[in-house]
Amino acid sequence: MGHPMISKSAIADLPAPAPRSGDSATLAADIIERLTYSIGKDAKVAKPHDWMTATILVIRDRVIDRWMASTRKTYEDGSKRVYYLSLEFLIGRLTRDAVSNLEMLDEVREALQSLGVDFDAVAALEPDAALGNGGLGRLAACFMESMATVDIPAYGYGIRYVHGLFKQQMSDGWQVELPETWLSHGNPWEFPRRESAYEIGFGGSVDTIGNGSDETQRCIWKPQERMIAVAYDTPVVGWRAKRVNTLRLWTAQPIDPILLDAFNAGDHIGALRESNKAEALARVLYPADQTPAGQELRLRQEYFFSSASLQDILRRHLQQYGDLRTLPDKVAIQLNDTHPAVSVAELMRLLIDVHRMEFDPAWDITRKTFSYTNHTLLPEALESWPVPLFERLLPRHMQLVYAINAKVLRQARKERGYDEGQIRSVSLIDEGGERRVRMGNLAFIGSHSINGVSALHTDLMKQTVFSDLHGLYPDRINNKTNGITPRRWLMQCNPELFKLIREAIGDDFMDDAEALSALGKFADDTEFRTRFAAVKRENKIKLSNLVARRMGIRVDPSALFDIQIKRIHEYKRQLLNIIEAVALYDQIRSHPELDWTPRVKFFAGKAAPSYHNAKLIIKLANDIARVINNDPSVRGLLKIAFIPNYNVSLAEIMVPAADLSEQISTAGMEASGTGNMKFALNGALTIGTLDGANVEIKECVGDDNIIIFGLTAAEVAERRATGHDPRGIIESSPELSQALTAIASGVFSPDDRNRYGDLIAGLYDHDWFMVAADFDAYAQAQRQVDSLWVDEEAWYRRTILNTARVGWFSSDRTIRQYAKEIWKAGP
Ligand code: T68
Repeated sequence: MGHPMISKSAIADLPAPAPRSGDSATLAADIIERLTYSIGKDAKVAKPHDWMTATILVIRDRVIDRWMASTRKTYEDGSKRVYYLSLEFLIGRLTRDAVSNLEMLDEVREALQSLGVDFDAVAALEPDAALGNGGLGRLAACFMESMATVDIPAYGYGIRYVHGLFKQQMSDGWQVELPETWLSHGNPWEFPRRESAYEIGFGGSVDTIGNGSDETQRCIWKPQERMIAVAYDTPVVGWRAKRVNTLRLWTAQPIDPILLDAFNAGDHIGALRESNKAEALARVLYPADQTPAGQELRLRQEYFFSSASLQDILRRHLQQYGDLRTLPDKVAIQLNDTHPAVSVAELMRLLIDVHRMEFDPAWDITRKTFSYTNHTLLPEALESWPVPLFERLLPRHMQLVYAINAKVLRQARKERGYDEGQIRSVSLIDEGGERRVRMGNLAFIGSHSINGVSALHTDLMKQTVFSDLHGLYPDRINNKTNGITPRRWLMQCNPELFKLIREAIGDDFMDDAEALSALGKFADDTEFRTRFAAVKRENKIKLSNLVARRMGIRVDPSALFDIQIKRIHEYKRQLLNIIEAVALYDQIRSHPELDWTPRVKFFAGKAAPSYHNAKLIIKLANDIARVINNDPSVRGLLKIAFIPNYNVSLAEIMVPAADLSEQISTAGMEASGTGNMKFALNGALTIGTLDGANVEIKECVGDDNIIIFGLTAAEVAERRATGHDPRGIIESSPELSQALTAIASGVFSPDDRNRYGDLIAGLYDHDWFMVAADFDAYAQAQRQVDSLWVDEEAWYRRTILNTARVGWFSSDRTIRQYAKEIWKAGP
């Protein structure tokens, strides 16, 4: 690949630029230079944002040398590349992560200090990159960092949303959504790559070649609408900067920025039609998690980024190896949930129609290249698209879906003797009612590996949603229990704990989180326990200051900090936690003579804008907080704070400050959870159900060091199948009925006494999420927590053992398993 303007031999002779030095004097000089020559500001008048940009540019320079070296090495070694396709990357801030992984934190801090600037203040100006909704997007971000850390040549592919997840504001206790504008000051971390651009089509017609009787033959798709996908690259620095990988996000551009004919004819709005349409595509992240968006724009986003990514992957492979038949040897593509599942059909189209391969070998390559991660079992969350919409937008892909389906169903009937019921369940088309394309089945059938994200979830996948597909392909489903990066979720967010651990057990855990186990013996060391407790206290003071500053709520840092932070969902059961708070409130008032454990219940999380009950639960938390926090008869023994606008940066403050981690989903419904891992790592005890990865956390930390309560997944399934009697349960629990009656009768909503009538009636009538069913067990578990808290020595012994024993939940471990067992890539 050359260009007449560029002489290859001359380039070969050019001296490589000298790698940038990392000492603080050079860093300081470079920051001033960037401020002057890149930003055009005199240090005397530079604004805080100018300092931030200059600092990032200087850090970025240190990243680039290693970035290029990594790319070059992959090319030279001919190593297999891993592509992580995800519609979401919930990154948060990048700067501290990059500096810390470059091991330049002290130097950068010193450099800025010599210029009279505070690093923490500069870092805090960086907006969160919130290109994700919750766990799934955050997992993708942890994986990107871990893939660089364990030296896997990997690319993340996604969309460069102009507006990430909405900003949550509280208006009289109600969630209000505001647009989020993370790019408003520019983004110094990204590099636009105008040369990496691909055409993406929609709609139109399909011409067959030949007689048109064979569903597997080559065709020509003539899209009616076309746009261009343009790449923006962000470097992802691994720990100790051994490797720097690329996160490539696509943005959409029109083919013709302006339709001049229309403009000249006076149609000034119409002249921008194409431009607006392209712009709209990559503009916003869909804010509904766990529910399929179901709208045309979403399917367009899914196809747009799938097609751009695949075209890019094929181009890179062809450029290096010249032959697409070797694709599965050199490329592994991981589908993060079904959002990129249309990739299966798109790769088939590219191989058959564009690269002129036969159907069967193309299908073989496709299945060997893709693997798929499932993140949910909720049947209503499984993506499917109405056939007419799919066909109108992607006519050629519709044909290929039918062709793949015919092949698979024939095989299921002939080789496996599948009956009509089983055929219906494995089909790519859902024929019950309006015909729909099932993206989960497409991802499953088009992949050689389908993984769940915790042991329990993987078992349930086999038994429920994918049971018939599992019967057809019994070797494909496997488990990869989620993990979190210990760099962001310990080293960076909890620097004092990190320092303390390092002093105690040395540096091994910095490269192998499982070496944290050496901390176990310090659980019985009184002096260490005291220091561990002191670190926790400092973190709690920071959080206390934050709620005082942001919300005007005063809390006592010596109280038990009980924290539930995650998306608001009925299955995650914030409602159970809130009802228990009301019951506790009643108890404290009726028994003022008892020694109640002072407690602060913190909540944070966003609700999908269209999720009525979730928004009502936020309002309820705020209504109850207002009453309890202002009731002098509680004597400050119970406080409630719902902190607005939960995001990664807020989590980085809350996680280190927790004593108690609330992981209380209805058993069988939380695929894994990853917040549970973050809290345990930072020395909080978990109160939780036997759900998702809680089960494995319990196995690691030991039964004495976690508080488990409630129905098991099997018991929940059983009750749902045979019917249960929530009304009877409620009436036989005086604590619960009293709390529910208070809420339902408007004690906490005097301005609208009926506000919670329906919400509470749902618990009496069906209680799908087993809130009533689990209430007594939960309340009892909370009183057990109270009694554990009283014995401070024993409490900290338990929390230290949590930190010591959850190193296995490092995403480095998870990624090594993916690499070895699914991707066959990496060192
Ligand atoms: C989460 N899923 C799981 N989905 O709920 C959680 N969905 O248990 C698990 O730990 C995590 O994935 C990582 O595996 C999600 O976060 C979504 O955010 C989502 C977004 C769009 C559409 C559907």
